[in-house]
Amino acid sequence: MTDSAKLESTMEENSSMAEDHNSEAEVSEEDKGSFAKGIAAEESSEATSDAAQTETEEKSVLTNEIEERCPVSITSTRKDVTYGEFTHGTYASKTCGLERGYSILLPADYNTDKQYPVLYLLHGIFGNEYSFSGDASNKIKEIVGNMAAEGLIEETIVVCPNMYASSDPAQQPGFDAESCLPYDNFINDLVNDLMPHIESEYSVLTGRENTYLAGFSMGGRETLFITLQKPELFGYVCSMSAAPGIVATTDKFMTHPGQLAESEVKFAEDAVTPNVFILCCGTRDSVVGTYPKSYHELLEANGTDHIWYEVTGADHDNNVIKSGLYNLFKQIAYDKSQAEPNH
Ligand code: FER
Repeated sequence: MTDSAKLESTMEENSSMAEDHNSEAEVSEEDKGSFAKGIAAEESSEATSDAAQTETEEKSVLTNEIEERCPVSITSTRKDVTYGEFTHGTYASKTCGLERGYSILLPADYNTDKQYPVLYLLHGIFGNEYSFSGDASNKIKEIVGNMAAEGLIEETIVVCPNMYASSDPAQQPGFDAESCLPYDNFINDLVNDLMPHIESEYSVLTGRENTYLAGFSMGGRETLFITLQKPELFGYVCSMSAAPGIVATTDKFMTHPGQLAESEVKFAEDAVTPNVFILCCGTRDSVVGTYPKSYHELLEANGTDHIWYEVTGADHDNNVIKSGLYNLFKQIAYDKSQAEPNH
């Protein structure tokens, strides 16, 4: 059963539950790529012999504007691009006292002579390390591969962990507050076990500028929690359709005791914080409703810088995943281009 089918059957009494995370929404002509327009402009600018002119044009092409929908040009399979493939690995988790698994997407031409930035991508409830790698409809390979092929982002490694950090290998998550505890424990497993493993086993760039964090739903909640607790570790973050429970609340499913007090939903005063911190959600999310928006409002009330946007018409589905990842990479590209104009 897929994660979304499990979520659906667990909560079948709720008729408005998201059908699954994979609905392909209608994509308007408009969605088909302002980045693509940018790429075309960049290509034509390359033809000019005036280097100064080229640089000016490139700068105007790469914007930091949020686009609600990931352009089709970015999720398409292109003949001229070779995409990376997901493989599976394991690491010794001291946190859980277990050998635990992860999926990893390496660039097609992964080469230990080079070093790559890493995105840690966190799945939703009932998920595991195969949730993203086993679901081609999320277009992870295409989004990373196409954006790298166009030179918009550096080639990037994507690590998809199993976020259910329980010490009991037989324990299965339920849909209740107690089952949130292993998910909340993932921060320890990520920081103390998985990140050091990835950094020693693969040819990666380390440090916050090269370490990204994103997640969907339960993964969006833990992305938010981990970022608030460890803001110095991640330079670029996107929390998509974050589930409730960061602060105490009762939603239609359960009562959450809250990981943090409302006043703690902010970065510590002297903290080194992410360059880019995005929260997003569909406007028609039938699972987490307006909880992501309430996180945005709390962050805003507490004076914590972030980007908030909504995907008009999207439910609890992968239109938000594709949009969130695209916009995260676009913001990374823009931010890095500002920091290193000659990059
Ligand atoms: C909840 C509502 C939604 C919750 C979790 C979810 C644990 C997660 C949904 C998902 O991951 O798709 O109250 O509590």
